[in-house]
Amino acid sequence: MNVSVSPAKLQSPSHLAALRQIERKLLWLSAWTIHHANRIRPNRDGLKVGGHQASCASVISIMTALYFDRLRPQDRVAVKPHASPVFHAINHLFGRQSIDKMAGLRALGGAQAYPSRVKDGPEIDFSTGSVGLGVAITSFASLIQDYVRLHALADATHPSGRHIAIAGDAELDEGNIYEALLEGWKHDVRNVWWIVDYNRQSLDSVVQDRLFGRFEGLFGDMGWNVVRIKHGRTQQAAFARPGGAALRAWIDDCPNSHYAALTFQGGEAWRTALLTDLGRDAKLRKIIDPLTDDELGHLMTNLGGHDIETLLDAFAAAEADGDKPTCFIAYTIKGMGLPFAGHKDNHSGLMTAEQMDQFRDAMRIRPGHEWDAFEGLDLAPTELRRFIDTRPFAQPLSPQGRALVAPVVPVPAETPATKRAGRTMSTQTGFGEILGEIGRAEGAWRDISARVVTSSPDVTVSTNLGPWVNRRGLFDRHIRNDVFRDSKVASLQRWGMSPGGQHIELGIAEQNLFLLLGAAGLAHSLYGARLFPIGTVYDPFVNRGLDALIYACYQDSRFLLVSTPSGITLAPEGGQHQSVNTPLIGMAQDRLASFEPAYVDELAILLRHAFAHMQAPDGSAVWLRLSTRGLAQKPRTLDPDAVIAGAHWVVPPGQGAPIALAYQGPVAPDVEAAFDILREDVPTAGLLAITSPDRLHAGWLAAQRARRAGTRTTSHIEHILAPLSPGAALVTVLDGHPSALAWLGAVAGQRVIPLGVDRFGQSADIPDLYREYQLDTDAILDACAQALLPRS
Ligand SMILES: Cc1ncc(C[n+]2csc(CCOP(=O)(O)OP(=O)(O)O)c2C)c(N)n1
Ligand SMILES: [Mg+2]
Repeated sequence: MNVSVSPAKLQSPSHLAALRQIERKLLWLSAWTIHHANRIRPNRDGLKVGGHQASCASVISIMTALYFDRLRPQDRVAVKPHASPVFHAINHLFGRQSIDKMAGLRALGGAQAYPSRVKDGPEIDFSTGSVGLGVAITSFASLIQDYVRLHALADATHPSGRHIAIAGDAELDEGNIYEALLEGWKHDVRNVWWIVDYNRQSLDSVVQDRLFGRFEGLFGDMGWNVVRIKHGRTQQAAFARPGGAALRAWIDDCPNSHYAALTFQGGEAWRTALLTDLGRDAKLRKIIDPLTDDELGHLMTNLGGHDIETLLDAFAAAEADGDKPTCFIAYTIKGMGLPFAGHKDNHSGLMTAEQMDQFRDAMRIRPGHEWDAFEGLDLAPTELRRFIDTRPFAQPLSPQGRALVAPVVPVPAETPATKRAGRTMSTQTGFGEILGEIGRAEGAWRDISARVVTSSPDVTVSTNLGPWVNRRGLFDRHIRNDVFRDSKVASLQRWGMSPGGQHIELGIAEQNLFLLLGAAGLAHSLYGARLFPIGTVYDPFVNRGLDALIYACYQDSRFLLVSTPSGITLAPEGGQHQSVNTPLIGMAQDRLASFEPAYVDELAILLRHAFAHMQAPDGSAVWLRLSTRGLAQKPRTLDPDAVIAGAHWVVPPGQGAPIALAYQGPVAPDVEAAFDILREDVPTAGLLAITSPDRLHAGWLAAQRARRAGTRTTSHIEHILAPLSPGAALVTVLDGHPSALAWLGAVAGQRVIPLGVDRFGQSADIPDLYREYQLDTDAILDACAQALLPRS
């Protein structure tokens, strides 16, 4: 669909005039905020502060039309990362952003470089920064909005919003966009707008022309409306005149890079180029000859994305078209209105002090009044204030503002019991059974289970979500029957889909899993509905979705990630599916508490903890790394606090013991066997079960920081290691990179012999693999012998 000339029915002249004043103010404030941070604020380290005046300039009209006309409070927006200063300026006009924060752009406590939910506060609906992800999450969030409404988990009086991404055109190069498009199509996603700031420039260069011809087809194939907003009113009026068709054809045929260069060069260059190609067209000459260079420059740069009226018409037409997902390709010029408009190097370009002075004069801003919201405008401040305050988006979404809240759901004291004592069982099986029990929705867990939403990228059955899904069904906005079941074909899986289902099945695209978890884990804040999103994935493929996982954590999203199988212990299933680095990711990732239980009793404690931790103000997302190796489950009583803190003694060491064995995860039986032999020689030796190097390490760092600040405190791992002798040896064993536990030696200055996996790719059974990688009982005993040798 092309938006062509149509009268601006909706807007009165005074309305448009006010919007144009706001455009002008946003252009100034965004450029000034960046200029101030780079050239006025003292610079102590000599490093570039940065900021993107050109990227801001190209999106001014789009954001003005949205925020000051079309957006309603319930709409949720992902703003392209480099438009952050425009966004802060908008909030400043709405009275929701302070000058101090803007003046502190990119400084400690100031406005962030890119919009950040955690650091910039509740005005931010979605953080952005890693290009592509902010765009795609809007599609998953819209799905979650439908989910919470169809499950009656949100306040029904609260209207549904539209999910809007204001995207840079280079974001469309990111593959995750297309993964999300495909998944969105499968789930019949709606209420999503992606507005592409089509300035045909990225960071390095001018974008290839041929590529962009593809977008309409791609989006159209996925069931989206595509709206091209190419020409502004001035251009459309010129095209309607005799000779205008030739002008339009010339513009349409002009290669992106040539257009950009002419924009930079200005009116005279436009004239030369047009006359060279079309000089003999008398009708065209009648259009361009009477124009001054400036007027000609204005005509040629009057693209749709810079024309408020054209934009508003396009948005209104799409609204009238219903809730179908819509991609707007809004033609713009990077740096529009600034001296480097169109220059291919303008991405990080900053205006010079002289250019800024000229710009300030042109904006009629007196020195010292740069931050004033109404300085240098043609409308009286009271009139503009009234206009801004009466915008739909100025109205509060809730008494708390844009961040909604959902009450904490109490977590029952006991995890549902599974019959485990005496059984040989893997943590993966245990997880499936416990979740299946929670899915019975009886008794104390009913409130929790109603809010659990599971998801998996095509590994639902192989990660043991089957029992849960059989009980709770698959989610779909429409009822879709289970064809196999209806045809009476025997299957363990009952896969009927309905709006009441609680499992969202995804295709194999791990980034989509993390984007979905990221969106669902914000449901309390975005939709006022508490969800417990649980996603399962093969542990090695956490890496495939890693940036989206980090992105979800960056937004403080609350979800439970279950990754299984993990390590080399999946054995014959193979080399490529082995994961080595994931324990380290679990340690290094902020806002993600990671655990690896060996036995199902530990898992039960950790699962219960996860439901509480996901809701706690100082909590986070939770990650459980599980295994398919069956271990003989023991009857025993555990201290839940120790399991949650990351380690517990299975056999406490004698006071001053010279050695302890520590294991993490499914290597437990081999370590236990070695321990039994070791104890014959060293009766005081201890056996330590580590459930979380991440929590142990975090607790240790926190204690050190607290002590430096004068607080007396001891971390869990310090307590744990205290009985060992100062020169004791720790032999640590995990199915993962050994460095995840090697740091334990630094806690009390003890010696560590770290066993683990630092090479991978070999399929075999567990005995062969553990021998090959030196995780078996013999290798552990060899390490003990080495540890007990006197130090030379
Ligand atoms: C995943 C990722 N890769 C690279 C970058 C670095 N980067 C920041 S902006 C940008 C290009 C932006 O171009 P576009 O989306 O067209 O935005 P514009 O500034 O033109 O509006 C790149 C490559 C990033 N932020 N995220
Ligand atoms: Mg661009």
